[in-house]
Amino acid sequence: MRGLKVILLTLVALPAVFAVKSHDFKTCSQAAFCRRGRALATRARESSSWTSPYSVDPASVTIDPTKATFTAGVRSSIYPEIKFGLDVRVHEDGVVRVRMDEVDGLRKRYDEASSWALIADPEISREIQWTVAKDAVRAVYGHNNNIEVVVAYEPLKVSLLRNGQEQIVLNGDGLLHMEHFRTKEAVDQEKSGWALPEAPEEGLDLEDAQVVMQMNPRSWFEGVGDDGWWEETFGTWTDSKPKGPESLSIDINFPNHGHVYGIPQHATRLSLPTTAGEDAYYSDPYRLYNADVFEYLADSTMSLYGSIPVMHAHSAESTVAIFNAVGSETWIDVAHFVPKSTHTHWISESGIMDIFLMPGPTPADVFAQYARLTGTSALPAQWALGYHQCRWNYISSDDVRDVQTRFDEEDIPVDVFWLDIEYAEDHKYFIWDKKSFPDPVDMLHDVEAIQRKMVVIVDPHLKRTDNYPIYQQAKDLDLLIKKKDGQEYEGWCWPGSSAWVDFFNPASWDWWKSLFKTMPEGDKWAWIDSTENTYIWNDMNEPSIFNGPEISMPRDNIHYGGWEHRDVHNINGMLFHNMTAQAVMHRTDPPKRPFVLTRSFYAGSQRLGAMWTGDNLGTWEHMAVGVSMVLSLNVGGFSFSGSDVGGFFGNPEPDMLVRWYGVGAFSPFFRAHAHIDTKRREPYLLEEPYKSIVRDILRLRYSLLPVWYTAFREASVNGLPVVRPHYVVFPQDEGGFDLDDQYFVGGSGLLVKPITRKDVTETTMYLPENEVYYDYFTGHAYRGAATGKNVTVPAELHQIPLLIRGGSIVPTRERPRRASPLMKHDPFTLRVALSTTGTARGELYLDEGETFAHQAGQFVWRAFEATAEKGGKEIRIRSRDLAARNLDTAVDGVALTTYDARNAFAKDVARVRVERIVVLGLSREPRSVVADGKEVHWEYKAGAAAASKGEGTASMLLVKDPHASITTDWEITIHL
Ligand code: MIG
Repeated sequence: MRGLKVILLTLVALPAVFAVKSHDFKTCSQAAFCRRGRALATRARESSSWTSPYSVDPASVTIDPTKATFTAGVRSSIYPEIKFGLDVRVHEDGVVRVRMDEVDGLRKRYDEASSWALIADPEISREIQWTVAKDAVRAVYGHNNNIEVVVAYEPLKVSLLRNGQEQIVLNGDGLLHMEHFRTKEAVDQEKSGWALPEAPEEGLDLEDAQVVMQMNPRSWFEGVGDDGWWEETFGTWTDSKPKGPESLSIDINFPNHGHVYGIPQHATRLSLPTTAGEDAYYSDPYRLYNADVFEYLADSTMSLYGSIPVMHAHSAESTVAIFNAVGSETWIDVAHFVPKSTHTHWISESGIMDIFLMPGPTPADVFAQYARLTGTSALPAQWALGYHQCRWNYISSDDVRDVQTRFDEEDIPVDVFWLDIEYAEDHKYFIWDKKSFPDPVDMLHDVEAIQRKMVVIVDPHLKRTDNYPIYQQAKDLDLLIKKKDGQEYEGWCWPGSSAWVDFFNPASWDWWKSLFKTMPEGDKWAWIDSTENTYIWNDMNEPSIFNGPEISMPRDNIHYGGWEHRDVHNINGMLFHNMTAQAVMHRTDPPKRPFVLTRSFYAGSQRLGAMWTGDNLGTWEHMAVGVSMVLSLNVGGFSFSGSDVGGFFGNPEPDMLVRWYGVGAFSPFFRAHAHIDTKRREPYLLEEPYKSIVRDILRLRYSLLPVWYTAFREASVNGLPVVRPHYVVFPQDEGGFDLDDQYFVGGSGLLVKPITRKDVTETTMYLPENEVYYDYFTGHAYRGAATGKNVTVPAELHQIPLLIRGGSIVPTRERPRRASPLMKHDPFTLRVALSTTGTARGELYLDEGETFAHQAGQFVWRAFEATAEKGGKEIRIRSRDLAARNLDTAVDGVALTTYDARNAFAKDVARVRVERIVVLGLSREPRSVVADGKEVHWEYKAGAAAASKGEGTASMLLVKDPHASITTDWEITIHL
């Protein structure tokens, strides 16, 4: 216990003393392979005659006659004796996969990154014909045959074109470099012929360098000396490099796209600022190396906890994307050497080349193409979209009960209470500290009594002690990660001396899953101090190791199959998350939807659960960057994301906390969290008016849960993000390409701009089209313009700038409840926001929320439509079934063959009705409103005269109880 206190005290003291400990983390110039990669780029730029030494051997080109695959041998003029193999294939949906590996090398490069990321082996197109010419192989395909992929032989260059225009070009700048395997002995022998001493750390001066270059022509390409090839030190750590140099770098250019997005996770703008070229905004490339960065900067290219090597390139003409399936540390330079064109340079420590080119041409196409590769976000349990209350730590069962009571006393909705690491005795996860939590199962049941849930943390470090069964079992089963000498790796983390399970080892999978069972099978361990409604939080899975290099694991540690940690580092956290999600899912039979929050992630993690942006600071800058980070994660396919509401570190002033709730309420994942050293800040502790404002924000979130859930359904099917940046919704509107402080919620038509600055009373919002947008709360109408227009909207502390795009119908549930499952039979309100032409459309998806019954057709999926009829004399609003019409895109990517509108769930909610319809923007007072042949009750408030042009308070028609069930077809006619 004393050890624990020392650690806590040190950590608690740190924030006051340090800002980010940048010196704990490498810059590019401190990572030898990045230094080498960037130096190559500099040499290339400085030489006008630079050409890539790699070329395709025409004699080796082989075309698979039945498939759109071709393979060829590649050589480098620098090392003619080394062989590389190239494999290019076109998938059925037009995605091009480009792979290259060393052939017959001294060793094997890691080639399994894609096998962890992809959901299946992609279907290869059988229609595509490659045409072999003297200098290139090409294939033409796609709609109107407008896509062309060209592999030029000398130098090797792969281009994807659309309508004759280059979209994506690999190795156009000649920066491809796959460092082949070699031995130190051979290199030393070669060098001994050069008569020059070893290159000093800081490099050779120019004159010496020229001498070396003359003596060794390879150095024009590889640089002078063997910089960090065999060993590398950083701080007090030495990375032995038994495999020698094996980095892979390549330039990926988008000659006709001026904006790039994605490659989360970085605390930066959505439209990625430059890192290279004149006036580069940042000096270091974007880094992808999953790391626990203490007090991270709010504006930086530094690595954070997870990595998704996916980049969108966008222009008004098209959107394309690439997925670079690499699991090792990767640095990415971004430059606009030519305006409206983007050059990027990817430098990875190890692994084969395995790059997917997604031809788009729309953002929606790109999302679908990426989803077919790595999967979509599984539809979460509905309660997981409610509000989560966390802190480090609720310290006892009674504390938990008290917090729950306080929420209820104040009528503040909440779905989930969380327990951080202090619930576990000596940080041995699964084992309750019975002094503070004497009755865990009773406590869990108390929370579950009104269908709330608990989430408790399970971290990947295992305390190395005999009395911890989890560690003992992992050791006995030989599941632990090894040091380079083959002995168990030991590092320092919360429990003190710790070990880590190697989830790359398949033998760990069933074992890990068995740990979460609540009933013991035979004499096997089971988590009997737990319930089937206890869900899990995975933290520290980068992995975070207090005494490791860059707070992580030595790169020369060994995983299953003999791979080094460096090869799999960025994938590691995803495997832990995956196994935990499977474990949670299979606690019950039939399984329930799991919920597991992860801090570390990779491409494909979106399938498994939610993530959050880690230890943000309680500053306005961090609040703001949290918004663009969540958008960037959504671009990377990971919709279910959010940042700690309130800021992890610090004690936010009440106005800041209120604004943070505004951000959280419009994030896919909505959780308040706080460091152990902060003051308690649960919403019920706030003074008035702050408490009531936060209660209203939480109620707003709950009333909009149907919108969020419907957006998650769509994401689960076609990969479209839950929160959508402007370029995704209006791909041709240049005015929106840079925007990352306002965004759309799913396809609902809600446009929100959470306020992230102090003392704001109004703000501008950008309207991207000539359409009316209504204030969600007041019905005030704003009118956009075809060329884009800024309007000023109110944004006092109690106000969240939230607009409904004209043409949308937004379904809500407005009865305040203590937790979301209690809303199951609540009636709906429909807000019909008429477009300038008097039309509107919306969607609603509903299901039972926790099981997989929806995959067997137990759900309700409706469209609501308003149309102007009889020359505008009537507005008709109807509800119709979408499920039976769209079986192939029903839900969760699971295709149905039939749909029964009277399925068990639909029956359960058959009596749920629409209690209210609000129609915004009618041109005049109705003469009558008729449903089912009968006049219904309605009230009308005229709008301002100018509102017909979309300026001023819009007219509002309130229709009460229009005899409309949520599960059946109906029609309401407004006679004007
Ligand atoms: O080293 O579990 O980001 O949310 O409260 C810190 C304690 C470990 C880091 C997580 C944070 C969590 C904290 N954890």
